[in-house]
Amino acid sequence: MKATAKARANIALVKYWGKLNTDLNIPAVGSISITLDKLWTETEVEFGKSISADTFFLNNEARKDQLDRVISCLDILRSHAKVSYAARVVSHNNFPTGAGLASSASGFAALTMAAARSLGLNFPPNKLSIIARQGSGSAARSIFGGFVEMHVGSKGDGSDSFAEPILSSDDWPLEVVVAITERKEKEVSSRIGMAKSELTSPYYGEWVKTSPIDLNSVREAIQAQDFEQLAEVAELNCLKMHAVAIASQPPLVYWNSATVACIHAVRELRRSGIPVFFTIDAGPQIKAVCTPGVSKNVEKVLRDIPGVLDTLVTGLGPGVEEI
Ligand code: 2P0
Repeated sequence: MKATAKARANIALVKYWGKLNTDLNIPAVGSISITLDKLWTETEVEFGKSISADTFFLNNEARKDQLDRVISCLDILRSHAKVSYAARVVSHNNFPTGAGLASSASGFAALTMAAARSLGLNFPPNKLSIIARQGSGSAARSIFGGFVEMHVGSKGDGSDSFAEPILSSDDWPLEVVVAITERKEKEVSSRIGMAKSELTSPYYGEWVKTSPIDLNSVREAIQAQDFEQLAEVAELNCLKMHAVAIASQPPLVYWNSATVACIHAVRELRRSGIPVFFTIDAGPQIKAVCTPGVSKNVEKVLRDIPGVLDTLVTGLGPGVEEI
Protein backbone atom coordinates (compact mmCIF):
# COMPACT_ATOMS: atom_id res chain seq x y z
CA MET A 1 0.00 0.00 0.00
CA LYS A 2 2.29 2.67 -1.34
CA ALA A 3 1.75 5.75 -3.51
CA THR A 4 3.69 8.86 -4.51
CA ALA A 5 2.34 12.30 -5.35
CA LYS A 6 3.81 15.56 -6.57
CA ALA A 7 2.32 18.94 -5.67
CA ARG A 8 3.50 22.44 -6.45
CA ALA A 9 3.78 25.43 -4.15
CA ASN A 10 1.42 28.32 -4.70
CA ILE A 11 1.61 32.01 -3.95
CA ALA A 12 -1.42 34.00 -2.91
CA LEU A 13 -2.35 37.20 -4.76
CA VAL A 14 -5.12 37.74 -2.18
CA LYS A 15 -3.83 36.36 1.06
CA TYR A 16 -5.02 34.07 3.84
CA TRP A 17 -4.06 35.43 7.28
CA GLY A 18 -6.24 34.42 10.23
CA LYS A 19 -8.60 31.59 11.10
CA LEU A 20 -12.34 31.31 11.70
CA ASN A 21 -12.00 27.91 13.33
CA THR A 22 -8.66 26.64 14.60
CA ASP A 23 -9.74 23.01 15.19
CA LEU A 24 -11.02 22.56 11.64
CA ASN A 25 -8.47 25.00 10.20
CA ILE A 26 -11.11 27.11 8.45
CA PRO A 27 -9.65 30.40 7.19
CA ALA A 28 -11.15 33.73 8.27
CA VAL A 29 -10.79 35.11 4.72
CA GLY A 30 -10.91 33.66 1.23
CA SER A 31 -7.76 33.75 -0.90
CA ILE A 32 -6.68 33.61 -4.54
CA SER A 33 -3.40 32.04 -5.64
CA ILE A 34 -1.32 30.89 -8.55
CA THR A 35 0.32 27.48 -8.58
CA LEU A 36 4.03 27.54 -9.45
CA ASP A 37 5.43 24.94 -11.81
CA LYS A 38 9.04 24.71 -10.63
CA LEU A 39 8.63 24.64 -6.83
CA TRP A 40 7.40 21.23 -5.75
CA THR A 41 7.20 18.55 -3.10
CA GLU A 42 7.25 14.85 -3.88
CA THR A 43 5.90 12.58 -1.17
CA GLU A 44 5.77 8.83 -0.86
CA VAL A 45 3.40 7.28 1.67
CA GLU A 46 3.44 3.63 2.61
CA PHE A 47 0.91 2.10 5.00
CA GLY A 48 1.43 -1.43 6.26
CA LYS A 49 0.98 -3.92 9.07
CA SER A 50 4.76 -4.27 9.33
CA ILE A 51 5.21 -0.54 10.08
CA SER A 52 5.09 -0.03 13.85
CA ALA A 53 4.69 3.76 14.10
CA ASP A 54 4.13 6.79 11.87
CA THR A 55 7.38 8.38 10.72
CA PHE A 56 8.06 11.48 8.64
CA PHE A 57 11.27 12.25 6.75
CA LEU A 58 11.76 15.53 4.88
CA ASN A 59 14.81 15.89 2.64
CA ASN A 60 16.35 12.79 4.29
CA GLU A 61 15.92 14.09 7.86
CA ALA A 62 13.45 12.82 10.47
CA ARG A 63 11.23 15.82 11.31
CA LYS A 64 9.69 15.04 14.71
CA ASP A 65 8.66 18.72 15.02
CA GLN A 66 6.28 18.25 12.06
CA LEU A 67 5.12 14.74 12.91
CA ASP A 68 1.93 15.69 14.81
CA ARG A 69 0.61 17.67 11.84
CA VAL A 70 1.44 14.84 9.45
CA ILE A 71 -0.29 12.34 11.76
CA SER A 72 -3.44 14.52 11.94
CA CYS A 73 -3.66 14.41 8.15
CA LEU A 74 -3.01 10.64 8.06
CA ASP A 75 -5.67 10.11 10.76
CA ILE A 76 -8.35 11.80 8.64
CA LEU A 77 -7.57 9.46 5.74
CA ARG A 78 -7.26 6.38 7.98
CA SER A 79 -10.72 7.09 9.37
CA HIS A 80 -12.15 7.40 5.82
CA ALA A 81 -10.52 4.09 4.83
CA LYS A 82 -11.43 2.47 8.19
CA VAL A 83 -7.90 1.20 8.81
CA SER A 84 -5.40 1.74 11.59
CA TYR A 85 -2.07 0.91 9.89
CA ALA A 86 0.89 3.14 10.64
CA ALA A 87 2.61 4.94 7.76
CA ARG A 88 6.09 5.79 6.58
CA VAL A 89 6.11 9.23 4.92
CA VAL A 90 9.11 10.32 2.87
CA SER A 91 9.07 13.77 1.36
CA HIS A 92 11.41 15.95 -0.72
CA ASN A 93 11.19 19.66 -1.45
CA ASN A 94 13.19 21.03 -4.38
CA PHE A 95 13.28 24.51 -2.74
CA PRO A 96 13.98 25.99 0.74
CA THR A 97 11.61 24.69 3.43
CA GLY A 98 9.74 26.99 5.82
CA ALA A 99 11.20 30.17 4.38
CA GLY A 100 8.08 31.80 2.99
CA LEU A 101 7.98 29.76 -0.20
CA ALA A 102 4.79 27.83 0.63
CA SER A 103 6.43 24.51 1.45
CA SER A 104 3.51 23.59 3.73
CA ALA A 105 1.14 24.15 0.78
CA SER A 106 2.93 21.76 -1.58
CA GLY A 107 3.80 19.46 1.33
CA PHE A 108 0.29 18.86 2.64
CA ALA A 109 -1.24 18.70 -0.86
CA ALA A 110 1.26 15.98 -1.85
CA LEU A 111 0.79 14.16 1.48
CA THR A 112 -3.02 14.18 1.15
CA MET A 113 -2.97 12.79 -2.39
CA ALA A 114 -0.26 10.18 -1.70
CA ALA A 115 -1.89 8.97 1.53
CA ALA A 116 -5.36 8.82 -0.07
CA ARG A 117 -4.12 6.85 -3.09
CA SER A 118 -2.06 4.45 -1.00
CA LEU A 119 -5.22 3.66 0.99
CA GLY A 120 -7.13 3.12 -2.28
CA LEU A 121 -9.28 6.23 -1.76
CA ASN A 122 -10.24 7.87 -5.04
CA PHE A 123 -11.53 11.20 -3.81
CA PRO A 124 -12.60 14.08 -6.09
CA PRO A 125 -10.38 17.18 -5.97
CA ASN A 126 -12.70 19.26 -3.75
CA LYS A 127 -12.65 16.51 -1.10
CA LEU A 128 -8.82 16.33 -1.30
CA SER A 129 -8.81 20.11 -0.95
CA ILE A 130 -10.88 19.94 2.27
CA ILE A 131 -8.54 17.32 3.75
CA ALA A 132 -5.38 19.19 2.66
CA ARG A 133 -6.83 22.36 4.25
CA GLN A 134 -6.89 20.64 7.64
CA GLY A 135 -3.15 20.02 7.28
CA SER A 136 -2.39 23.55 6.11
CA GLY A 137 -4.80 26.20 4.85
CA SER A 138 -2.75 27.10 1.80
CA ALA A 139 -2.43 23.40 0.83
CA ALA A 140 -6.11 23.38 -0.12
CA ARG A 141 -5.13 25.60 -3.08
CA SER A 142 -2.18 23.46 -4.25
CA ILE A 143 -4.59 20.64 -5.16
CA PHE A 144 -5.34 22.71 -8.29
CA GLY A 145 -3.22 24.30 -11.01
CA GLY A 146 -3.31 27.74 -12.60
CA PHE A 147 -5.37 30.43 -10.85
CA VAL A 148 -7.21 29.13 -7.79
CA GLU A 149 -9.71 30.56 -5.31
CA MET A 150 -10.10 29.27 -1.75
CA HIS A 151 -13.52 29.73 -0.11
CA VAL A 152 -14.20 30.28 3.58
CA GLY A 153 -17.57 28.53 3.13
CA SER A 154 -20.64 29.17 5.21
CA LYS A 155 -21.52 25.83 6.80
CA GLY A 156 -19.21 26.12 9.80
CA ASP A 157 -18.22 22.44 9.65
CA GLY A 158 -15.64 23.02 6.90
CA SER A 159 -17.52 20.95 4.32
CA ASP A 160 -17.75 23.91 1.93
CA SER A 161 -14.35 25.40 2.75
CA PHE A 162 -12.31 24.24 -0.24
CA ALA A 163 -10.48 25.67 -3.23
CA GLU A 164 -11.44 25.58 -6.89
CA PRO A 165 -9.77 26.61 -10.14
CA ILE A 166 -10.81 29.94 -11.68
CA LEU A 167 -8.60 30.11 -14.80
CA SER A 168 -6.11 27.74 -16.37
CA SER A 169 -2.45 28.57 -16.81
CA ASP A 170 -2.80 28.08 -20.59
CA ASP A 171 -5.38 30.86 -20.70
CA TRP A 172 -3.04 33.36 -19.04
CA PRO A 173 0.52 32.02 -18.77
CA LEU A 174 1.97 34.52 -16.31
CA GLU A 175 5.51 34.01 -15.05
CA VAL A 176 7.04 34.50 -11.62
CA VAL A 177 10.57 35.52 -10.68
CA VAL A 178 11.37 34.39 -7.13
CA ALA A 179 14.17 36.31 -5.42
CA ILE A 180 15.60 34.34 -2.50
CA THR A 181 17.00 36.65 0.18
CA GLU A 182 17.35 34.10 3.01
CA ARG A 183 17.61 30.30 3.07
CA LYS A 184 17.00 29.65 6.80
CA GLU A 185 13.62 28.54 8.13
CA LYS A 186 11.76 31.54 9.54
CA GLU A 187 11.57 32.12 13.29
CA VAL A 188 7.78 32.57 13.45
CA SER A 189 5.67 30.20 11.37
CA SER A 190 2.60 31.45 9.51
CA ARG A 191 0.40 29.48 11.87
CA ILE A 192 1.79 31.16 14.99
CA GLY A 193 2.10 34.53 13.26
CA MET A 194 -1.51 34.68 12.16
CA ALA A 195 -2.71 33.60 15.62
CA LYS A 196 -0.73 36.51 17.12
CA SER A 197 -2.21 38.93 14.59
CA GLU A 198 -5.76 37.77 15.39
CA LEU A 199 -5.21 38.43 19.08
CA THR A 200 -3.09 41.57 19.04
CA SER A 201 -3.09 43.47 15.73
CA PRO A 202 -5.32 46.56 15.83
CA TYR A 203 -5.81 46.20 12.06
CA TYR A 204 -6.96 42.57 12.05
CA GLY A 205 -10.69 43.42 12.05
CA GLU A 206 -10.33 45.73 9.05
CA TRP A 207 -8.23 43.11 7.27
CA VAL A 208 -11.04 40.56 7.52
CA LYS A 209 -13.71 43.15 6.66
CA THR A 210 -11.98 44.44 3.50
CA SER A 211 -10.74 41.10 2.15
CA PRO A 212 -13.92 40.41 0.06
CA ILE A 213 -13.33 43.69 -1.82
CA ASP A 214 -9.83 42.52 -2.83
CA LEU A 215 -11.10 39.03 -3.68
CA ASN A 216 -13.79 40.43 -6.02
CA SER A 217 -11.36 42.78 -7.67
CA VAL A 218 -8.62 40.17 -8.22
CA ARG A 219 -11.12 37.54 -9.43
CA GLU A 220 -12.48 40.08 -11.95
CA ALA A 221 -8.95 41.05 -13.05
CA ILE A 222 -8.03 37.40 -13.62
CA GLN A 223 -11.20 36.67 -15.56
CA ALA A 224 -10.64 39.78 -17.72
CA GLN A 225 -6.85 39.17 -17.88
CA ASP A 226 -6.42 42.77 -16.75
CA PHE A 227 -2.79 42.84 -15.57
CA GLU A 228 -2.84 46.46 -14.36
CA GLN A 229 -5.83 45.85 -12.06
CA LEU A 230 -4.32 42.58 -10.83
CA ALA A 231 -1.02 44.33 -10.05
CA GLU A 232 -2.61 47.20 -8.10
CA VAL A 233 -4.87 45.04 -5.93
CA ALA A 234 -2.40 42.19 -5.34
CA GLU A 235 0.29 44.62 -4.11
CA LEU A 236 -2.25 46.42 -1.93
CA ASN A 237 -3.49 43.15 -0.41
CA CYS A 238 0.08 41.97 0.26
CA LEU A 239 1.01 45.23 1.99
CA LYS A 240 -2.23 45.10 4.03
CA MET A 241 -1.35 41.60 5.27
CA HIS A 242 2.15 42.73 6.24
CA ALA A 243 0.75 45.87 7.92
CA VAL A 244 -1.46 43.60 10.06
CA ALA A 245 1.55 41.40 10.87
CA ILE A 246 3.91 44.31 11.58
CA ALA A 247 1.35 45.84 13.99
CA SER A 248 1.05 42.58 15.97
CA GLN A 249 2.64 42.20 19.40
CA PRO A 250 5.41 41.22 19.36
CA PRO A 251 5.78 42.68 15.84
CA LEU A 252 6.13 40.29 12.93
CA VAL A 253 8.52 41.83 10.46
CA TYR A 254 9.10 39.13 7.87
CA TRP A 255 11.15 41.37 5.56
CA ASN A 256 14.86 42.06 5.43
CA SER A 257 16.61 44.94 3.68
CA ALA A 258 16.84 43.05 0.37
CA THR A 259 13.07 42.42 0.48
CA VAL A 260 12.46 46.16 0.76
CA ALA A 261 14.98 46.94 -2.00
CA CYS A 262 13.17 44.44 -4.27
CA ILE A 263 9.78 46.09 -3.53
CA HIS A 264 11.16 49.42 -4.75
CA ALA A 265 12.87 47.87 -7.77
CA VAL A 266 9.67 46.14 -8.91
CA ARG A 267 7.62 49.31 -8.48
CA GLU A 268 10.23 51.23 -10.47
CA LEU A 269 10.12 48.62 -13.25
CA ARG A 270 6.32 48.93 -13.43
CA ARG A 271 6.53 52.72 -13.55
CA SER A 272 8.90 52.33 -16.50
CA GLY A 273 6.28 50.28 -18.37
CA ILE A 274 7.32 46.68 -17.56
CA PRO A 275 4.25 44.62 -16.59
CA VAL A 276 5.36 43.26 -13.20
CA PHE A 277 4.17 43.39 -9.58
CA PHE A 278 5.46 41.97 -6.32
CA THR A 279 3.99 39.80 -3.62
CA ILE A 280 5.54 38.55 -0.36
CA ASP A 281 4.33 35.81 1.96
CA ALA A 282 5.27 35.18 5.59
CA GLY A 283 8.99 35.33 4.87
CA PRO A 284 11.63 37.55 3.26
CA GLN A 285 11.43 36.23 -0.32
CA ILE A 286 10.03 38.40 -3.09
CA LYS A 287 7.90 36.99 -5.87
CA ALA A 288 7.67 39.22 -8.93
CA VAL A 289 4.72 38.26 -11.12
CA CYS A 290 5.00 39.30 -14.76
CA THR A 291 3.60 38.72 -18.21
CA PRO A 292 5.37 36.19 -20.42
CA GLY A 293 8.39 37.61 -22.16
CA VAL A 294 9.61 40.06 -19.49
CA SER A 295 10.74 37.60 -16.79
CA LYS A 296 14.37 37.51 -17.98
CA ASN A 297 14.52 41.28 -17.76
CA VAL A 298 12.96 41.31 -14.27
CA GLU A 299 15.30 38.52 -13.10
CA LYS A 300 18.33 40.49 -14.28
CA VAL A 301 17.29 43.53 -12.22
CA LEU A 302 16.49 41.54 -9.05
CA ARG A 303 19.64 39.40 -9.24
CA ASP A 304 21.82 42.51 -8.98
CA ILE A 305 20.18 43.80 -5.78
CA PRO A 306 22.51 43.42 -2.75
CA GLY A 307 21.22 40.66 -0.47
CA VAL A 308 19.50 38.68 -3.23
CA LEU A 309 21.13 35.24 -2.93
CA ASP A 310 19.49 33.54 -5.85
CA THR A 311 16.67 33.90 -8.33
CA LEU A 312 14.51 31.44 -10.16
CA VAL A 313 11.94 31.86 -12.88
CA THR A 314 8.84 29.73 -13.10
CA GLY A 315 5.64 29.54 -15.07
CA LEU A 316 2.32 28.43 -13.63
CA GLY A 317 1.91 24.74 -12.98
CA PRO A 318 -0.69 22.00 -12.72
CA GLY A 319 -2.48 20.65 -9.65
CA VAL A 320 -1.42 17.69 -7.53
CA GLU A 321 -0.74 14.47 -9.42
CA GLU A 322 -0.05 10.88 -8.54
CA ILE A 323 3.27 9.78 -10.01
C1 2P0 B 1 -1.17 32.70 1.87
N1 2P0 B 1 0.16 32.38 3.91
O1 2P0 B 1 -2.34 32.99 1.56
C2 2P0 B 1 -0.67 33.27 3.17
C3 2P0 B 1 0.12 34.49 2.98
C4 2P0 B 1 1.32 33.02 4.39
C5 2P0 B 1 1.19 34.44 4.03
O2 2P0 B 1 -1.24 30.68 3.69
O3 2P0 B 1 -1.86 27.49 9.74
O4 2P0 B 1 1.05 27.71 6.31
O5 2P0 B 1 -1.01 25.78 8.13
O6 2P0 B 1 -3.21 26.89 7.74
O7 2P0 B 1 -1.18 27.47 5.13
C6 2P0 B 1 0.53 30.33 5.11
O8 2P0 B 1 -0.37 29.71 5.92
O9 2P0 B 1 -1.08 28.18 7.55
C7 2P0 B 1 -0.23 31.16 4.19
P1 2P0 B 1 -1.82 27.03 8.32
P2 2P0 B 1 -0.35 28.15 6.16
O10 2P0 B 1 -0.43 32.00 1.15
